[in-house]
Amino acid sequence: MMLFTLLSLVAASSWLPGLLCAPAPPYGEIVQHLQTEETTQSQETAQSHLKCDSLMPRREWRSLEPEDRAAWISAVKCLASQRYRRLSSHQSSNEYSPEDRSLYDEFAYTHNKMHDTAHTIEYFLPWHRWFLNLFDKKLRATCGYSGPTPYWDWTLDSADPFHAPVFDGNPVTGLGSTGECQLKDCHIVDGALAPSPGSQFILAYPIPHPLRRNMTLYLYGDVTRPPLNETFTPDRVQSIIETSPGDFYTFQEAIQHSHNSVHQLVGGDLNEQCPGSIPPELCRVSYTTNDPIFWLHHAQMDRLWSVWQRRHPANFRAFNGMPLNITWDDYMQLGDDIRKNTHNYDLHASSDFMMNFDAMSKGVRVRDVFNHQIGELCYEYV
Ligand SMILES: [Cu+2]
Repeated sequence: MMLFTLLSLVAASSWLPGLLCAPAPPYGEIVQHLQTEETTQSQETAQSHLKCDSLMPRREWRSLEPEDRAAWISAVKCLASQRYRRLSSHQSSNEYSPEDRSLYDEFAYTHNKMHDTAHTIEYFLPWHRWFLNLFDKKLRATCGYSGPTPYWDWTLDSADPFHAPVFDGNPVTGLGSTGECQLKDCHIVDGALAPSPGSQFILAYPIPHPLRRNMTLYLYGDVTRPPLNETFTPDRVQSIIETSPGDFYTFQEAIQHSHNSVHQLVGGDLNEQCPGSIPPELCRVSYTTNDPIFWLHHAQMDRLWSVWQRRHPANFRAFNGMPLNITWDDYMQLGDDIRKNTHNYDLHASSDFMMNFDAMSKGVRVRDVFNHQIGELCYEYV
C-alpha cells in the first residue's frame, strides 16, 4: 500500500501548478473519505451475521480481584516462557538476535515490523485494537487465560502516578514499580516480573535483558518542562472526548499526546530507553511492548476510542486523516506544519485500508474494527 503524504504532493513541483488551477482542490480529496450514512447501513447489514455469542468484559486493573491480576500476569509470563522461532513473510536476518526469542517477543517483533502502518497517525488506534486482540487470543489459546486484557485508566492516577495500583510490588499480583537505575541498569526489582529464583521474565529485544523501568515526571529529567501527568488528567481527557465530533483525526492526535506521556513517564522498555550495556545504534528498533504495562495502556487507549465512538452519532465510524473542517485558506496556511510533520498527513487515509500484521494475522480493514462488539473482537468495557 502506497501512503501518499501531503508533503510528497506539495513537494511535487509538477503537481503544484495543477493543484492551483484544478477545479477540485485537495479539500475535495480530504472530505471524500468521510463515511456516509449509506455505507454505514450497508456495512451494518453485511456484519449482522458476525454477532457475538457473548461479550468478554474488559475491566480496569484496580477493580480486579487479586486472583484475576495473578491470572493475567501468569499468562503473560507463560507466553514469555515459550521458546519460539518465527516464520515471517518479512524475514530479516540481522535486525534482531535470532536466539532466545519467546512467543511474547513475537509481539515486539511484529510491532516493530509494522511500525510505520501502526504509527502513521490515522491507523494508530485501529491497528492497535486488532493487535491487542491478537495478544488476547494468544493468551487464551496458549496460556489458558480466559478473558481479555484489562485496562489501566491512568486518568485515575494522574495526581500521583508513581503510586498507581498497576505499579504494585506484590510478587504474585503486582506488575512492580520503577527500576533500580543506580546499580542495575533500571531493571525492576519488585513485583511478579522481577528476576527471582525460579522466575525469570527475560525480553529478547534489543538484547536479552530483564524488564526495565525508569519512572519520571519530567521528560529527560528536565524540571523546566511541564510535568508529564498534566496531559492525562480526567479533565483533559474528558475535554478531548467532548471536542471534535465526527473528526477522528483530531481526536486521535489529541489523545495520542496523553498516550505518549504515559510511555515517557514509565520509561525504560515502555519508552524504548536503550539498555546501558549496548551502543545506541543497536537500539534502533521498537521494543515498547516488552513492558506488560503496554497492553494495559493500549487497552485504555482502545477504551477511550470506544467511549469517543459512542459519545456522538457522527463518531462511531468516523475515520479521516486530516481535520474535517479545513478550508482552502487553512490548507494553504498548513504548508510549514506539513513540512515538519510529513508522516502525520495522508490525504488517502481510508477505512478501506488493509492493515498489515506481518506473519501474525491476516490483513484487517480499518472499518472492520470499528465495532468491537461483533466479529472476532467480542469484548466490552465495564
Ligand atoms: Cu504501538
